[in-house]
Amino acid sequence: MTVLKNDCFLRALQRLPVDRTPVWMMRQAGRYLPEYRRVREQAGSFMTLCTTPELACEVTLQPLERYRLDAAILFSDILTIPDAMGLGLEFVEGEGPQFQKPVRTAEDVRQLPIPDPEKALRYVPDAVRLIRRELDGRVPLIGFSGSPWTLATYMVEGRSSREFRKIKGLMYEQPELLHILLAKLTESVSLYLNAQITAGVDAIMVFDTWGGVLSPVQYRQFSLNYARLALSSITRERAGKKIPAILFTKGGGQWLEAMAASGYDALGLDWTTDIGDARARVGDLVALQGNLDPQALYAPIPTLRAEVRQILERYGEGSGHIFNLGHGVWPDVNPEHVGAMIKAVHECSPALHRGGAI
Ligand code: 1CP
Repeated sequence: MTVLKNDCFLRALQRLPVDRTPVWMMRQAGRYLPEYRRVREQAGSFMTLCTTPELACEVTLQPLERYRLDAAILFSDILTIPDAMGLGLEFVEGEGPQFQKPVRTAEDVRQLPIPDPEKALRYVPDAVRLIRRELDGRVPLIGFSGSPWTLATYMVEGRSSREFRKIKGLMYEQPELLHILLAKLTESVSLYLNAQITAGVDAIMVFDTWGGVLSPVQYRQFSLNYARLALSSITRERAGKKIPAILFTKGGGQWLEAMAASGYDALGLDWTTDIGDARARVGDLVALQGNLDPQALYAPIPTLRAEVRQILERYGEGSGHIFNLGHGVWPDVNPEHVGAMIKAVHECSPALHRGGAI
């Protein structure tokens, strides 16, 4: 068994003492890196990167070569599950993801298979096994899935959406059908994450990118409830080691108490919530991950450093904070600014773990 050389991220997720705040970045492997764009161009398409374990492994490791990051995240996408359910995923240049066969009727829902991750999604656990070998214990590897609700939004809308008219239509007109779809997705998500854990990921994250478009009551019924159910069927341990789980709901700041009681070890915060207030609200129940505004990466470096410092200070002393952006990094960000952000976390955070202020 590989021993981790840097377990700062896993310790912070469990609120165990650390000597500095760990840092990684959502979409840390991606288009802002010229080395990613080169591999992506050679591969021809984004899905080729995802479905070819050697390429997924190569791009997963790219940001670790450049920066002192405390975690790697599997290079993949949340839409692999709907693709494996037979919806026909395409990434249209400049338009984002689209499905040839969106889910619209009761018959569509009934026909959806629950994919066996070692068959239809085999490229994902294969990539995990390869990345883990190549990482050789440098840092932990994060596996992930979309939340059942967020996956359902793409499957029903058929593409990215702003208004969510179709999925909300389904929610108001045929809520029982939406519940059947969400239950199928919940089972698929659990199987998928369990396969990633068996293959070797050290932590898991559930991305609920669109939970924040719901009303409070709907959020509990259609989003949080299924994110919680998916977690309850996940084996959160491998070879006696705990596999911590993170829940990120974009726009979920007003529901932190409910999210903290859902069984996850940590919550991801977007930048609209003050992390100090969030800490006071969730108490000792969970760790917190976040929450720099991704747009702060465009700011001059002294301003960017001040923003990093402010988040570290607002969280305050002690463990339980994982520094991250409040959402994914934008493709046109200067990689040097990403480096400056990471450096600022390394320089400013140790004081907070020696019982002092920055
Ligand atoms: O052309 C390209 O290179 C495609 C850009 C890209 C990348 C780099 C997409 C298309 N997906 C990814 C990778 C990806 N997606 C990761 C890799 C690991 C890492 O973080 O480095 C992860 C975790 C995701 C997750 C993902 N995909 C989410 C949840 C997180 C979030 O950003 O909110 C969502 C919503 C998607 C869907 C998706 N994938 C890609 C696009 C353009 C979209 C649509 C986003 C939208 O609807 O606005």
